[in-house]
Amino acid sequence: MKLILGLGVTGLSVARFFIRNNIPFRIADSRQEPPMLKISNNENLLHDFSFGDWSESLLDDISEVIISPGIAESESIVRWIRAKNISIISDIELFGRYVKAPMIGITGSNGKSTVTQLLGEMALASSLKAYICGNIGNPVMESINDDAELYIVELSSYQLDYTNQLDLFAAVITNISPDHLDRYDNYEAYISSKLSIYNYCKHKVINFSDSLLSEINGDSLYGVDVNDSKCKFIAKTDKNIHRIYYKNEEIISSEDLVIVGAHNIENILAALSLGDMIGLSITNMVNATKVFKGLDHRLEFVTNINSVDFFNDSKSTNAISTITAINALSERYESIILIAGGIAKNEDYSKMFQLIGKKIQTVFLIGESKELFSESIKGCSVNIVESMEEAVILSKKLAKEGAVLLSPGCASFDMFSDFSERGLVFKQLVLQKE
Ligand code: UMA
Ligand code: ADP
Repeated sequence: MKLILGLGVTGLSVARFFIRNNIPFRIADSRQEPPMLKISNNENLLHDFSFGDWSESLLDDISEVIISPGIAESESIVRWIRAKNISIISDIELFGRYVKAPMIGITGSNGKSTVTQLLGEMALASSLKAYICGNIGNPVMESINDDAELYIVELSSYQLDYTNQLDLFAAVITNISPDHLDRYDNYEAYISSKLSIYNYCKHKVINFSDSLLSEINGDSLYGVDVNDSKCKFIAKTDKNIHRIYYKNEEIISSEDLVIVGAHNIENILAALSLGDMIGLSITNMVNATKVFKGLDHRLEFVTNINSVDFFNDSKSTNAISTITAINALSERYESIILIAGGIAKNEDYSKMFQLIGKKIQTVFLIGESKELFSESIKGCSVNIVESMEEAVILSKKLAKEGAVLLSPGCASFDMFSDFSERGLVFKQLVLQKE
């Protein structure tokens, strides 16, 4: 019998699949009331289950465990599984056993979802039946379709950690910077987790601009401001205008794009390289890129009020993504008000603090990290506030031009259920009439 560990969206998708295919399973979650309990009951999915503290007896008669990515290796249940030598796999590995169409894998510390979505839109523009799935929020086991010609799968390091076998047609690591250090013993362990994606693919697509990746022997290389003839797609920057070249011919300029920032140029290069690898035409890919609006909560333009542009970058949950957002907006705006803070991750925020001091006029700090951040940011007006509402009201009052940016650099769980709730609350408050 199979054991599904975790009843979030991953566990639910696996349970539904097993029911549809008459595969017997037990399901367990260490919470008494896991997030998908109600929906699982409504669908009559729960026959053999256990909710609450893990117990070793869960493993009786179990031949294989399908584990949710949020359950860490350090959990007692995982140690018991390892001790008993029971096979433990991710939903991604299970998915790989059942799908026939080729799979593209996308991982990295930042930009995964943007590249996944953009490649999906490029494939659609080329009339390819492509499904985007994985960590982006559509569990892979819900995405299996008979008519699929391609699966574009966003993979987190957590999912890679529980994957032992996978057959990707091509894969990319968008970049590597410190993240999830609460889950890994050290940065090196996190880096190896990301790198493991290249063990599972036929064609390696390499971001030549990332010093941690540039030495890898790849099948297709891309880079920003690099002088390397090995790169098929490159971007060059001149006076804040980014130009993308394919075999020395300019195909896109940042002036033609809806999305902003040098980081998105890198994301476009990744998507172009993957698309090229699967045979999409440059014309179709360029057309899809020019109209690509980006994803909600990733440097998302909300509105303009009295000459001030408001941006929602709630997905920024680490220092590097806030640095990226500030740099991107600084290309366009002289004056920026920042709203930041939440649950700080176990990482070095010093570069983010320095950049805030240099490029931000006023910062409003929310959440658990507000005191810590306020002690460390120098060179601009630093204000601690008690709620998102207060931060938005004060920003609206203060801003006369330029931009107001929500880019927390932190997880959201101290004040919100997740980053999307945080972003939605911000947008509602921005759009609210006084
Ligand atoms: N659980 C336990 N014990 C634990 C930890 C978790 O029982 O010690 C249970 C929880 O009660 C929960 C269940 O496990 O009911 C599943 O939790 P999960 O955290 O694995 O979440 P899912 O709902 O299955 O969502 C997961 C991804 N979540 C994480 O990796 C934390 C989602 O990525 C992903 O979209 C989804 O699968 C579909 O593939 C989210 C994420 O934050 C967006 N990812 C991280 C990131 O992007 O940085 C990695
Ligand atoms: P992921 O899926 O890896 O979390 P997203 O595309 O959802 O990545 O973007 C998450 C955050 O990282 C956003 O705040 C976004 O502005 C920032 N970001 C996106 N792409 C990059 C990149 N290539 N380099 C650095 N930061 C990025």
